[in-house]
Amino acid sequence: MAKPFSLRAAGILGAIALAFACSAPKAQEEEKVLNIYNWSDYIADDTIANFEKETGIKVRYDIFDSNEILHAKLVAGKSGYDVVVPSSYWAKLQADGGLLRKLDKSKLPNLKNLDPDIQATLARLDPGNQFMVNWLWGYTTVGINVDKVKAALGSMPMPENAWDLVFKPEYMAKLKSCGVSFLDSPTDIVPAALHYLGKPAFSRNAADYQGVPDLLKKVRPYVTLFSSSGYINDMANGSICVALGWSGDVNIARSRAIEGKTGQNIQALLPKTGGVLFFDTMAIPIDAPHPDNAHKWINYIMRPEVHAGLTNKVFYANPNKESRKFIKPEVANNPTVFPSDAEMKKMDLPEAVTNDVRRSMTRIYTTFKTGV
Ligand code: N2P
Repeated sequence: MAKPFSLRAAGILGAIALAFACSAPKAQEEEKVLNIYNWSDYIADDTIANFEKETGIKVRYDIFDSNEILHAKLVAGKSGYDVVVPSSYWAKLQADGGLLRKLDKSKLPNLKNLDPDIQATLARLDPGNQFMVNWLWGYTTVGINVDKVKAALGSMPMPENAWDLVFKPEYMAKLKSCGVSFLDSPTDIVPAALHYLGKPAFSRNAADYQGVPDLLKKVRPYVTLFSSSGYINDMANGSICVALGWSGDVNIARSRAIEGKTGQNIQALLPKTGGVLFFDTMAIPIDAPHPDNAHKWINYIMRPEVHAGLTNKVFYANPNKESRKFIKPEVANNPTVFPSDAEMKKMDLPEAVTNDVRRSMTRIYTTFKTGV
């Protein structure tokens, strides 16, 4: 039955009002603030300033140095952060746990700049690339102060496999005198130990973990520092000579030593068996207060010059295929920043870990660190 005109008109007016309300641009409602939580020593000097200048959005930038710390904030909720940068295998746990918001790709046209191979690698943990955009990537490895290590080893030659330096007590006993630092997180140390034992770094098979506590226990007396950030300056100024650390961080230490003329010759090593790869990813917490601004930031980072600027400053590779021409030759040609295909084949890729696996990594690590 046809409705009386007035009712029809009211219905139409209502629909118009509703359509207007829905199509009102959301970005305009969002305050001009963006809260970012990222790793320490992981951004260029002008990245934030240029974004602020261009968009008028004020960035508040906090730092962390382990996935565990970031995860605890996301699990607690109401972190206030709009963009966080978990490693991909953590981001998978977070996406599965409903802690992240799906990206709106219509707001990320610069996704076109990303290398399809890296996107495919991420898609192993994030099918359809729905939650994560790679910030930078690198690998866990061994860094050394070349002269101090040689002096400490004395008549012992350098091992063929750099991992021996940190996992073989014979080497560690000598290196203790010049200072050995280990990353301070279960999900970095345990995968490196598994890799050294020839097991998958993110194994889901409990039996693979059996040799790890003993391996770690034997070198524990010689670890002089646990650090995932301060070790950069400690390497640069010569107060430690070996680090089980991250590729870019060791290169940052190298460049700080050169710039600061500290006289320390720092080198990131490519172990014979490879390193353990990580892909740190921009993601938006489910309760982010400024999701539109978050998308603007992510899209800005994916500009070739911006992504290249990060790599030039912190010596981690980026996923941006269009950025290559903006990368300084000395960085582009550094095989520890962009390892060859042959090196890449040897590296362990991050794999999804269950919460149970993660907890058992924490148990093993805590026992190791506290030395009980
Ligand atoms: C930044 C190190 C981040 C690499 N300093 C570990 N995901």
